[in-house]
Amino acid sequence: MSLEQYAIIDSTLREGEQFINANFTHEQKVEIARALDEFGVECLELTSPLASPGSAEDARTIARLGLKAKVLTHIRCQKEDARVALDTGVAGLDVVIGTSSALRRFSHSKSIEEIIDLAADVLTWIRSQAPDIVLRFSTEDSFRSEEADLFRVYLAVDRLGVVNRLGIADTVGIASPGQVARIVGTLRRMTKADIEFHGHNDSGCAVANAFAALEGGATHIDTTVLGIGERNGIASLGAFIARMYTWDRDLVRQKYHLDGLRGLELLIAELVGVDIPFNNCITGYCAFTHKAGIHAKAILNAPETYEALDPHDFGVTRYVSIAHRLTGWNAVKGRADQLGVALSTEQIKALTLHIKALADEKRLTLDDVDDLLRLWANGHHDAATDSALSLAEETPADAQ
Ligand code: HCA
Ligand code: CU
Repeated sequence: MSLEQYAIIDSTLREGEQFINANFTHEQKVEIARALDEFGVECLELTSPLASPGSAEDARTIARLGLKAKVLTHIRCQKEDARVALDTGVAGLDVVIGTSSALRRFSHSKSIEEIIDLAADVLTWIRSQAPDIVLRFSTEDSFRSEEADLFRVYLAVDRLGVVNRLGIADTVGIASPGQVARIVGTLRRMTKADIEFHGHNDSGCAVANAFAALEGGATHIDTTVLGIGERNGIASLGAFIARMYTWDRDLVRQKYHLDGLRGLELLIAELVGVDIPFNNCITGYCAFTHKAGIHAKAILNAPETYEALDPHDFGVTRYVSIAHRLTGWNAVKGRADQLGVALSTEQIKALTLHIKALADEKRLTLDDVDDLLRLWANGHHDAATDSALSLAEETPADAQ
């Protein structure tokens, strides 16, 4: 396992540009590149300079920003593409060619032998032109390619001794974690170069597959901010960070400026006109909210009981929700303490039952609960609440 040595290749400026709403200006690309570098991703991948004159200019500028992250660009397996890409001054080239029968038939019409010959020709030429460049060779749609074809291509390329990294791509998001770990594991045993995994999220496995790739021996993982990309995108940077944090918290804290994640996501969300999803890892609005009374009680005593990630590391805050029927008296007491409202434990328990009964009737807000706490502290509760008070003796207020 190479889990301790993994590196992130953030492709927000390449795969992310393939997201339907993405249309970054030159200045926005520079801002994104700087923000990603500041966060600490190890590499940035940029759109091919052949895509448009502006894309070439973007690559030239970002390559010259003096970032800590290695700046890479993404090209087809063609000498002409490589020539243009090398002229931009980037530190690395990510070369890709399709190997699945669908891509061979409908995209470039080449046989596996022709792919191997072309790759050898292009890759050795690039190495001769740029001895120090980081050179990656990837197959597209790797997981729908015949395994025998795939390994023939990778073996042949690895034996050239000119590439630093082999890439494997789940282009249509159909791979499963077990399959990824197995295929990457085989590749790890057969070849010497580093291994990069790029996985789409069509069936919801992008992050799980990225982690499985690391377990199989991969060294580099492709991400984009919020997972933006072609269709519904690839592994999200934040979700991948969450996954790695649960694996090795200290390593992730050392490698990245975690409190910059939210800003990075807000920047991209705004530029592409989307909201941060409610259930986003780490930054989703309910990622650190706690509701059930039993959870709230434990959270107030020791947050790690129900939190795998520490929100403080990411500059976000936890929220314990108390205005609902699942509430518990410990949480209500916590709120009373926050407000500096003096009520006995018995009163808190009775009020908790009252809140539960009210919540069965109507939707409550935190303001409603705060008002009740103050009313009860001032002795202003009414007959209905008194009857709840008498029930308090018999009914456990922390039942949910
Ligand atoms: C695409 C290409 C790619 C390339 C991945 C890579 C894919 O279809 O746009 O070069 O690692 O998903 O296969 O993004
Ligand atoms: Cu892709």
